[in-house]
Amino acid sequence: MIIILKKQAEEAQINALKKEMTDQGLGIHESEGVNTRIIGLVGDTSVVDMRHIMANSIVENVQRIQEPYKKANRKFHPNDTVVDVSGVKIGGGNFQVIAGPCSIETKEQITEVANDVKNSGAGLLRGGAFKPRTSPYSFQGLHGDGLKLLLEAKKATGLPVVTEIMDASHLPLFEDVDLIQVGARNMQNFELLKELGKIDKPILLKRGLAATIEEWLMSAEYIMAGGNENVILCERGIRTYETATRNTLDLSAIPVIKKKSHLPVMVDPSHATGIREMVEPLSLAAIAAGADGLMVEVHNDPAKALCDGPQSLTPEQFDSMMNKVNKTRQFFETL
Ligand SMILES: [Mn+2]
Repeated sequence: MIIILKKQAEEAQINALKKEMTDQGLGIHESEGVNTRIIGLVGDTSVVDMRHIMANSIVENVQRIQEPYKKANRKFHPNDTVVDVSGVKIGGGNFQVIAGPCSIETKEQITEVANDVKNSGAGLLRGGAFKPRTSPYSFQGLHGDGLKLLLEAKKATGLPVVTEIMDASHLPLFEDVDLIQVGARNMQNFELLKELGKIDKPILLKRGLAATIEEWLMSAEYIMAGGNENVILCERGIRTYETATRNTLDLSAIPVIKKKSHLPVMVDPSHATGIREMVEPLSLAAIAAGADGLMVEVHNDPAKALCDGPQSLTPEQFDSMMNKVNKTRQFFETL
């Protein structure tokens, strides 16, 4: 981190600022030009609050040289992280597809979809029990009863299960869940992230709908700083001015994340587009961009789905898509 000082900064003020920095355990490297004087901070600056330094009247500007995240940073962890979800590996060349309905509705629905997606090659089963709906009048999920049905489908198929948590107080209900999802709306629920940092279960962290990649990685850092390094990122589209799709899938986030971080990154084309027909082309594009997996909504009767029917594939459509997913992966492996 470098601090650029104002021209009129007095020596006593500069010394006070330097002392403040060395008191935090940082080294100082000074450089004086014709017009500017610069203080370089040497050491772990992830704990330094830039805005606090900016508040000092002798400071013209502050710039970060190093990213504010350490545990999620590829610089300190050059190899890809492979997250093991109850025996199913994701990342570092291990590609997986998570599939299932938006919400768990009935025992028949979740079990039927689970069997279908397993037969088509999905490695994990998804299903929401706690639903963060925009309207309080929309279906909110079956909560604990839904989790029970999801665990029954897990037993029946052997697929590890993925479901969203909305409040840390629900954690005891998630004991047998294999991968806990943090939804887009909770990406910056820092108290929830801190609680998830204390457990050793893998976490699927979706990108917030208006979050920058750095903010997203800082949220991963919250979980990892607590000791839980089993984090998988999931790009699910961001809010832009475009209204033709539900969100705008930011495929460029994949190569950016791959450069900045060692964490696996998956793509959710269902929520990104909100439109069934677009799930397959964007799934294939995500593979081309380097994604470590996909998360796709599949429903046995999308027209009657209690949530996200328009973006849900039928089991037949999912099966046909998986065929193309496998061919696309094989093609990229030959390159
Ligand atoms: Mn959904």
